This record gives sequence, C-alpha cells and structure tokens, in this order.
Amino acid sequence: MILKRLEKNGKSVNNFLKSYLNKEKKTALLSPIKYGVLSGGKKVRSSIIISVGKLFGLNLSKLIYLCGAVECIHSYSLIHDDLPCMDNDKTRRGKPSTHVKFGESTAVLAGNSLLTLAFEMITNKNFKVSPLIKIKLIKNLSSYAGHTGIAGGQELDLRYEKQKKNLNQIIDMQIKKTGKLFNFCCYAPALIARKNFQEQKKMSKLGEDIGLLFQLADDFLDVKGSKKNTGKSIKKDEKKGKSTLIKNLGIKKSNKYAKNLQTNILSKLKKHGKKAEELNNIVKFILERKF
Ligand code: GRG
Repeated sequence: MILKRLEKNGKSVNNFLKSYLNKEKKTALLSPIKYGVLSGGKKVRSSIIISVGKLFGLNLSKLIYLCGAVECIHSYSLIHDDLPCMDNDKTRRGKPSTHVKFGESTAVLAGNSLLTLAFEMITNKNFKVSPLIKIKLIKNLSSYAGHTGIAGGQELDLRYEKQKKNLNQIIDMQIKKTGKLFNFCCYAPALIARKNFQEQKKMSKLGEDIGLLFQLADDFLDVKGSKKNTGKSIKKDEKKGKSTLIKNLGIKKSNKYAKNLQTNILSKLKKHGKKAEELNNIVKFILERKF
C-alpha cells in the first residue's frame, strides 16, 4: 500500500520537475541535470513533505515547488557524492553515475546547477506563499545544504574514514549529512501552514530523527542489502573504513538503536491521529525497506 503511495507521489514530483525543466533554456547542462534528478530515485523526501502537509491540511499543489526544490538538492548531493574525489561510485539508481555518463566536469556543473535551481524554484511566482515565508524557506534550506548541513556532514564523513569516532560524533555527522534535509521536509509544511514557532521546532526535530533513521537504514542496506535492489554498490562502508553506527555498536545494538528511534518518532505522531497515517507508514517503510 505505502509503496503504491510512494510511487504515486514520485510520479507527481517527476512530472512537475519534467515540466519545470522543459521550460528552462536549452543549455548543454540540461541533459545531465535531467539525468541526475529524473532517472530513478524513490523521491522519499517529497513523500515526507506531502504526508506532513496532510497533518496541517495542505494539499499537493501548495507543496509541489518545495518537493521539486528538495529533490534538486538531494540529486545534486548524490551526483557530487559519487564523484571520484568523494565516494567514487560508478552506479547510482541502477544506472551509470552522472560523471560516468557525462564526464566529471559536466557532473560537477550539473550538480551545482541543481543546487541553484532549488532556490530558483522557491522564488517562482507560481509557488503561492508569502515573500516572508519564501525568505524563511530559503534561509533554512541554504543553511541545511551548506557547511552546517549536507556539505559539512559529507566533509566529516570523508574525514572520519579509518578513524575511531564516538557515538555522538557519528550521530552528529549523520544528522548533518542526511538529517538536515529531512528536517526541512517536516519544518517547511509547518511554516507554510503558519503553525507556531514551538510546533515548527518540534517538526524540525522530528524531521532530523526521521533523517537519522533513514541514514541508519541506508547503513544496514550497505551491509545486508543487494546491488540489484538498491541500484548502487554495496559493502563499501567497511572497505572504506567509514565511521558508522554499525562499526561502532555492531549490527545487533544498532538495530536496537534504530528500533527505539522509530518507536520514539511514531509516538510523537500519535497526537495527529488519522491524519498521520501516511507519515506513520513512511516511517515504517524507511526502516524495513530493501531499496
Ligand atoms: C559540496 C562538492 C560537494 C559535495 C557534496 C552533498 C554531498 C557532497 C554529499 C551528500 C551526502 C550523501 C549522499 C548522504 C547520503 C544520504 C542518502 C542516504 C542518500 C540516498 O538517498 P535515497 O535512498 O536515494 O533517498 P534515491 O536514489 O532513492 O533518491
């Protein structure tokens, strides 16, 4: 059931992105940009935005520009993550990585362009929210993508290779690398629905926890998953000496940690009752997923 919903959301977001990109000027970077953002991907961050919107009575048309922006940033991060100077991965979403298909310099520039497109999307006149809300969205999203978020987390991820790091350091790195973008996915609908500051903060924290859960599941898949299902190389973390929770605690304790985190997230959603049904199911999917 939830898989069908994720697929449906993914299609809506892909259609939006296709039509947005088809209106862009026809530059040499447009093909690698489309390849990076449109070919495959679960679009799970978009599904979180959409399901959090349901908690606050927001429909898809109010949120689609946000979904597009978040998927552009996510895809940029994957294109750069796969580069030879980063994690050097040749396969992504079951296809050649963008730099393998288009060359390294083009992949860097397509990634940069996806990052800036995200902010352009938020400023689009058809995204009908107030200018003040747009400024707040841009402020948060830019800090979550930069050195205090994704890029900073990636720097730590690379720096921590072949080092012994404690639990707090690992969690801090995972939250920056993955959690901050999920934070945005939960915070932004609360801001657009004009929820009070306390509620916005709660949604930010909930998003970070969901992002951490997502990253832990990603680490489990690296150990126990298959290349066929995940569409990317597996068993890389141990080879590269990555600092993960699994390396620190072992599989059994890491599983327990993830289960506790999931229970905690689900208990925070109880107050929303039936409105949280879809988000509940996504949180369950995140830990059970095979891809
Ligand atoms: C700034 C030069 C420069 C590089 C930055 C931003 C970055 C490099 C790396 C991002 C870190 C990263 C890739 C974190 C992993 C997050 C993660 C679990 C990605 C997989 O997400 P899924 O499973 O992917 O949602 P799909 O393919 O489904 O979209």
